[in-house]
Formats: sequence, structure tokens, C-alpha cells
Amino acid sequence: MSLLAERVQNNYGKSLEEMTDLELYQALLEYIKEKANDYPLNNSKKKLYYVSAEFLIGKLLSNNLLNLGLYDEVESELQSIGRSVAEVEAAENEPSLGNGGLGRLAACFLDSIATLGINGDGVGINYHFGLFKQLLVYREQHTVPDAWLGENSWLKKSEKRFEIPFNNFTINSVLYDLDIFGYNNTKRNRLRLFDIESLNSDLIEYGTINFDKTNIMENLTLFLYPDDSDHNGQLLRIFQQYFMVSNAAQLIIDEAIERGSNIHDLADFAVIQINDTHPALIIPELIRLLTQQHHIGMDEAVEIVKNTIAFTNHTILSEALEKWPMGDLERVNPDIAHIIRDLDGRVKQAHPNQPGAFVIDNNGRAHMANMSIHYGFSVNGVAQLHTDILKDSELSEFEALYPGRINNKTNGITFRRWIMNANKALSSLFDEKLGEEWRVNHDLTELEKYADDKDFQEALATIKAHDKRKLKDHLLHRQATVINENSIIDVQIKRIHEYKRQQMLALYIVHKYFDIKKGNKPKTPITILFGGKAAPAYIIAQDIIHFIMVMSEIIARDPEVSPYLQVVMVENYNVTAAEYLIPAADVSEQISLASKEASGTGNMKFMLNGALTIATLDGANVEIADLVGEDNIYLFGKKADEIVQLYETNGYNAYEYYDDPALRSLVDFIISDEAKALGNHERLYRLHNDIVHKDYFMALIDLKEFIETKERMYADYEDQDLWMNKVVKNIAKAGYFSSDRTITDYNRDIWHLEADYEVNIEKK
Ligand code: 26V
Repeated sequence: MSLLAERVQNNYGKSLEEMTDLELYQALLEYIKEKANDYPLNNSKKKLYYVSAEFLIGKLLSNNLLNLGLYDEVESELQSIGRSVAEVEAAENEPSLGNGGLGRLAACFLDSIATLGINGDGVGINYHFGLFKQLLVYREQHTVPDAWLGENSWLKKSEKRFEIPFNNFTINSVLYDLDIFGYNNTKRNRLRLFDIESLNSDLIEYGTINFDKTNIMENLTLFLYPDDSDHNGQLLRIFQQYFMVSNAAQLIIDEAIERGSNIHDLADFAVIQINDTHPALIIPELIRLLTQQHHIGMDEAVEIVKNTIAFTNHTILSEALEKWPMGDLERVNPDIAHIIRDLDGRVKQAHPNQPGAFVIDNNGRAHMANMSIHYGFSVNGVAQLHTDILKDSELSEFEALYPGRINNKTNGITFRRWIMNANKALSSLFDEKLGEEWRVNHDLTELEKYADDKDFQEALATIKAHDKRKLKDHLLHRQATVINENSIIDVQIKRIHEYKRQQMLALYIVHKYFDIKKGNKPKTPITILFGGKAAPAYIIAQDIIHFIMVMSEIIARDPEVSPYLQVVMVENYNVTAAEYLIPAADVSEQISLASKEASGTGNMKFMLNGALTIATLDGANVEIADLVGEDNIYLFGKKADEIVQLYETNGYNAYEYYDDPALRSLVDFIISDEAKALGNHERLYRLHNDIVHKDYFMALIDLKEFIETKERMYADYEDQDLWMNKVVKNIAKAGYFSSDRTITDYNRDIWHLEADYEVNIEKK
């Protein structure tokens, strides 16, 4: 009897056919958890700790099966009873332990670190409720708590416990581990998520805003990003961060000692990559532990920590650069506040005339980024343009102080999840043309020779059509929306934020609506899909969702337009939704205001799956454009240096653009009778007013060029030979964006760990 049937018979006393999808899921979960014992932990002397407030891991069943080499066997067994892994995986809850790109990047990195045989764990918090679940009701976003934990999670409770010292009390932590298997690797790593046993989940009854924010003993690990609209909420976030890093620091020191460190040589045993500034308090916490528990002098402790910490910056938006009031830090842990004062004193003594580089500013706020740059050995940006902006403007003072410390590590994506799993048909086509080496080295360049090969183009088109039907089914089940599987699928999926300019695409939709009403009917119908969550405190972002949904309905109700244009807001956008949307897409929207998107990673996923990109020269779009050449990407808009200058000189005036009648009619449609008949007037007027009088992220500056470029792109779609030629050239260049490459770069330049990937490549 086969792998699954036998177990199911023994453990459940049933045949496979008699099992529900949920039971089959449970059986596979148990099987993989047991199987993990056959995979020893990586154990090289030096170990990487990737500390992050977010890990947006997505569902794990199919990914684990793939990485363990079990997928095909299980799939064929399930097929024999008329089921599939995909159906069974529908029973898995997707953990939403992240907000967006930063959390998803951490998840891709864990996959690559394990695949490359690097000894490295993720460390974070086991939030009981991840980022809220988004409901779309009456064209508005509503947020409800997202409970994801249950007996069917991948977590394993460990024996590890630490005491976490807060100001007037101590909390005992408990560690849960989740196994991370590399692709075709024989060892495993772990994601280590800390929790508390004193948590009171009943607090959720008071909602995500009105729960008792002061009861740290009971609320600490309840939510990812708890509401911080009041002071107690802000304090709670610092309590969470300190909890995360105190656990991480204690774990790192314990494990280093187990591997033979005498603590003075900690940097030979551990390297700590901090994912943005959320884990920055690990710097003073390590110093506290080294000085108080290991009796190392302050100067030496500072040196040890400096040699252990590397910091990744993921944004230049000031709202995300954390600055904690010293008074708040005192209330969380006075020793930590004291150490930060000491660290600040050292900076002020060395560089008294550089207030921009101080750890504590004139208002008594501690700058987490500044602290991380002084007291770490590496600072990296996440795409070349982003790193250049850090060096030349945002962090130029630090570049002068520490030449060479700021370095670039262009982001990447794991090919296991984003092509081998999400697009099996396309992966098989690559196998057919390239052999299976691409699955290991991710080199797709040889495909370029098929750019004009009719059979290859046809094979690609057939796969795209199949992926569109899959998306159609998914949306039907997900939210009872029917899309046209024969339309151009045009997708913008990412957090809703003004800098990402979903509002600009919404204004394009107004243009297209007018144009179709005038009689200019697109040859191929167009479906524009948005997905993304708006932070609950970010009102304009919610207004943008509202306006998109109003447009969606105006169009759907208009029989002159609806056969040619459809607009869909995908509810509760998450990793699972992305796995359907990306393979089906023809058009990838990467339209941020230049200089604002640090990298983007969705852009890479779309390119790999055969979509063409419409983009500003921002983040990693610049590198995509360099690789494929200007003829194979649809670029528009102002360049980063022009935008940086406009901000410096206050040179942008939205009203000047609004004064142009062509643009004015589009913007004014937001408050037209048609829109107001369906929409919430307060939301529509607020959005309109914001765009006309403020438009901080300059949606209007590029709107005209955006419209022209979109029209040119849709026209090109009608020439399928030309379009497919570009698609092939894009896919052929996507190998660079494998996160295996990114991790290899981190390891070569920053971590310096042993890796067994050469062996690994040979093995395959
Ligand atoms: C900031 C905040 C501030 C308020 C509370 C919630 C919250 C959550 C996260 C952040 C930082 C967000 C930074 C971020 O996600 N950056 C993204 O990182 C991606 C991976 O490097 C990159 O591709 C995206 O361009 C960048 O926006």
C-alpha cells in the first residue's frame, strides 16, 4: 500500500476515499511533522539569526511536500481518488503574520537559507491574531480579527523558556518551533516564534482596539501591530519588540555557548540580521546580557555586539522609521533605556557636530535606525536604486562616517513557491526546454532563443489561459465574483498606500470608462484586479479602496462598458490569493512614485510568471529594466532624482496638474453624481480634496504619461507575436531575482557561513 493510504488506515481506520479534505490535511501534517525527525538540524559553528517582527509564510503543505520531494507521490495518490494536494490544502489556515513585502521577503529568505544548507533560523513572535482579516462590505473595508492558530498548525511546542524582565514584573516566555525544509536538502532549519503562557485570548472579545492595552501579562502576543492610536498602544508595541529581542538574545547566547563560544568570541558563532528596525532593541539587550550576566566590560560588550549585528533597511518613508520616546523605553525596561543613553553618549562624544547621526534627538526620542547603523557592521538596502538613495541622501552622513558599511542586496523571491508550486505547468515547460537544472540554478537565460518560436509561444499562451481559468474558479469560490477568462488580466496587488498609487490606476479606470462610453471599445476585454489591505488608521487608503469599488460597480452596471472593462477588488488579499493572481496576469502594475518603493518583490514574481510590467523607474524595476531592455518593459513617469528634488524644493503643486481640463475631468469624477449615487460622500470628497490640494505622493504628476503608456501596452497585446516575444525575454531574465542569489550575496558579503549548496547542486 502506498504512503498515505497505509497511515490513514492505521491512524484513522478509514480508507483514503472516506477521509474529508480536513482529515487528509491533518494526516499529511502529522506525517511531515514526524518525517522532520529524519532531517537533522543544520549545525555549523557559526549560525545566522534572522530576527523579524513579520514572517508572511503562506500555507505550508504543498511547499513542504515539494521541498521534501514528496509532492508528486502524494499528488498521484490523491489523484487516484479524484482529489488533489491543492484541494486538501484548502483546509489549511493561512497564517497572516505579516503586513507586506518585508514579511514575505523573510519567508522567501528562510526557504533559500534552508535550501542552500546555511545554518540559519528565523526568530519572531507567535501572534495569536495576525494582521486583520479584510472584509469588503458595501464598498468599504471592514476589519475583523484573524484567528489562525489551532490544532492544525505547523508549530511544535518546545521546552525552551526564558524570563523576560520588564520594569516592575517578569514574564515567562515559551518557544514554538516550525520546521523549515530546504528544497532537496537533507537538513532543516527552524522558525522560532516566542509566545507567553499567561495570554488571555478572551481579551479579543473587546475588539482589536478596545481590549485592555495595559495588561501586558495577558495581551502581549495577542496581535501583530496592535492598534497604536493611543499611548498605551504605542507602549504595547515597544513591550512586544522588547519581548521579541530579549528572547532572541537569550536564545542566541545559549545556543552559542552550546556550540562552544566563550561569549567573548560571540561574533564567530552568531550573526544577527535585523529586518528593518523592529528588532533594533536587540542591540542594548545583548549588551545588557553580556555586561550583567556574563560580566563583560561595557567597551568590550559594545565591540562584540557591533561585530554581530547587521541591519537591513526596507523603506525611506519617515513614518516607518521608528523613534521611541526615552520615557517609554524607561517604562518598558530602565536598563535598556540606560544602555541606549550610554550608546548615544558615545556617538555624541565622537561626532558632537552631527546631530543627524545622534541616537537620541533633541526631543528625547531614540532613533532605532541610527542606533542600528552605529552599532552594527553592515547596513543594506534592498535594491540598487534604494541603496544609492540611502548613500547619497537619506544616510549620506553615515556613508561619510563609515565608508563601505552601506551595501546593496537586491531582493529576491523563492522559485519553489512562486513558480514550481504556483505554476506547475510553466515549470514543466521549462523542464522540457532546459532540463531540470533550472530548478536548482534558476538560470532561465537559454529560453531567450525561443522568443520567436511559434510552438513555444503557443505553449505559453495555453498555460496562461489555464492559469486564468484557475483564477476565475478561485475568485468564484473566494468571493462569488465572475471574471472573463478571455480578458487581459491586469493586476495591482500590494498594501494600499498613496505612494504605491492605486489611486492613479483608479483614475486611469475613469479615463477608460469615458473612452469606452465614447465608443472606443477595446479589442480584447480588460479585467483590472486590485488586492491589498489598508492600515486601519490610514483613512485615505480606505477612501481609495472605496473609490475603486465604486468604479467597479458603476462599470458593472453599465451595459455599454461592462462587456469590455471589469474592475475587481480581491477581498483579504494574502499569499494564497497571490498564488492565483500572479500566474494568471498579463499586466503587472509597478507604478509607485519614483524613489519611494524600496524594491518591490511582486514585480519579480509577475515577470517570472510571464506578465509584462508597466513601471516607473523605482526600486527593483530599475534592475528589471536594465536586464530586459527598454523595449521589453513599459516605463513611464518622472525619475527618482527629479522627485527627490521636487520634495527638497517643495516644487510640486497638484493644482497645476488639476488645472489641465483632461486631468480635471478624471479627478472630478470622484465627486460626480454617478459616483455619489453609490458612494459615501465623506470618503469621496476627502479623496478628491486630497488629490487636488495635497497629493503628497504625486498621483497627478505621472497620470498623463501613465494613460498613454497603458494604451500603448494594451495595443501591443493585440499583436500576440510581439507580446509573447517580450514575455519570453522577461522570463529568460528572471533568474537573477531568485532569492537563492540574494542569500548567496548576503552570505558572501555579510554572514560568512558555511553552505553546502555546491554539494547540493551536484546531488541533483
Ligand atoms: C512599518 C510599519 C509602521 C507602522 C506599523 C506597521 C508597520 C509595518 C511595517 C513597516 C515597515 C514596512 C517596510 C516594508 O514593508 N518595506 C517593504 O520591504 C520590501 C522588502 O524589502 C520591499 O520590497 C518594499 O519595496 C518595501 O516597501
